[in-house]
Amino acid sequence: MTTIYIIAAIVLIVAILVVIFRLQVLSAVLKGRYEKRVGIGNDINGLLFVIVFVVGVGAFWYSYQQASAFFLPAASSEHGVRTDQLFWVTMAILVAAFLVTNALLYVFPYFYKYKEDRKAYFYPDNHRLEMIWTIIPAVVMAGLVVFGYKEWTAITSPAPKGAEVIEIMGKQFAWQVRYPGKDGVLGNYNYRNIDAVNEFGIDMNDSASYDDFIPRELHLPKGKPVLLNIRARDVIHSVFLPHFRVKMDAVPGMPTHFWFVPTKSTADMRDETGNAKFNYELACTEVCGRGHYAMRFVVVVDEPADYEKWKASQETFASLNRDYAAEKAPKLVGLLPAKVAAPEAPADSTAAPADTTAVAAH
Ligand SMILES: [Cu+2]
Repeated sequence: MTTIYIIAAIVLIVAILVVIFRLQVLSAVLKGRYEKRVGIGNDINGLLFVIVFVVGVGAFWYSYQQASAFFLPAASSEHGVRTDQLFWVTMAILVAAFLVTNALLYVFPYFYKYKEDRKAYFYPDNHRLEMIWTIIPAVVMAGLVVFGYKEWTAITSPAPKGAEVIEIMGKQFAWQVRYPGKDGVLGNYNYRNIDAVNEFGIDMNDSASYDDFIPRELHLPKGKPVLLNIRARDVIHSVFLPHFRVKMDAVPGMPTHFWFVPTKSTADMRDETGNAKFNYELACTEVCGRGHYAMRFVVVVDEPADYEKWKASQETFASLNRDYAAEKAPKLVGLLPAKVAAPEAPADSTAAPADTTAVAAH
C-alpha cells in the first residue's frame, strides 16, 4: 500500500512541475518575451540520424560477414538447391527494399531539420506516388509467392514410384529408423505392440515385417529419391536434415512424410569441406523435452552400389529377436531365416574361402 502512495506522490509532483513549466512558457508568450531558441542540438540530432544509418548498415554487413563462416554448405539435395535460390533471391529483394526505405528514413531528418527561414511544405497526397509504392511491392510479393508456391508443391508432391521408403520415428529422446528389407514393404505397426523389445510397435503377424531392419545409422542412396515416413511416439518432434534442407514435424497419431533426392555422398562432402570426419546428421528441431539436445542421429549417403551392399549386410529385427517373433506370431515363425551358426575362425588363414555350396551339401 505504501508503494502505491509513493508512486502516486511522484506522479503528482511530476505533473505539478510540468504545469508550472508550461505556465511559465505561456505567460512569456503572452508578455511577448518568448523566444524560440534553436541550439546546436538541432544539428547534432540531424547528424546523429545519418550516423546511426551508416554505422547500422556497416554493422549489419560486418555481422553478415562474420556469421557467413557458420552458414551451411551448398545444399546436398535437388530441391535444396532450388529452395536456397529462392531464399537468396528473396533476401536480395528484401535487403534492397530495406536499404532504400531506411536511407530515406534516416537521411530526411538530416536534410529537412528545422531551419528558421524555412516553412514546412504541406503535401497531403500524391496519387501517382501511392500507386507506385503499392503496385511495385504487390507485383514483387506476388512473384515471390508464386515461385515459392510452385517449389512447395514440387516438394510436397507424392514421391516418385520406386523411391526408397524409410520410416523415421521420434521418441523422447532418440530417433529410430526402419527399412522395409528385401520386399520393399514396411510391415504394419500398432502402438499397442510397443514394449521394451519392440520400440516401433511392429506387427509380427504381418509377413511384411519379417525382413524389416532397424539400423543405428540412417543410410541413403546418392541420386535416388528417398521417401521418409515420419511419425512420433510420444510428443511432437521434428525431422531436420539441414544439409538436405529437409524439415518436417513428427507428430504422434498423424504420420507425415518428405521425399527428396540426395546428391552428394558422405565421401563427396568430406572432399568438399576438407573435413575427413564430416558426417551428415539428423537432428530434432522441436523442443521436445529435457533430452532434446541429444537427438542426433548419424546420416550416411552412399553410392548406390555401396548402399545396396550395406542393406544386404543388415540383420532383420525378427532374426535379432527370434524368440520374441516366435512368441508374438507362432504361425509365421517359418518366415524366420534359418539360424546362422557363428562363423568359426579359420584355422589356416591361407586356406581358400569356404565354398558355401559345398557346406550346404553336407
Ligand atoms: Cu525431439
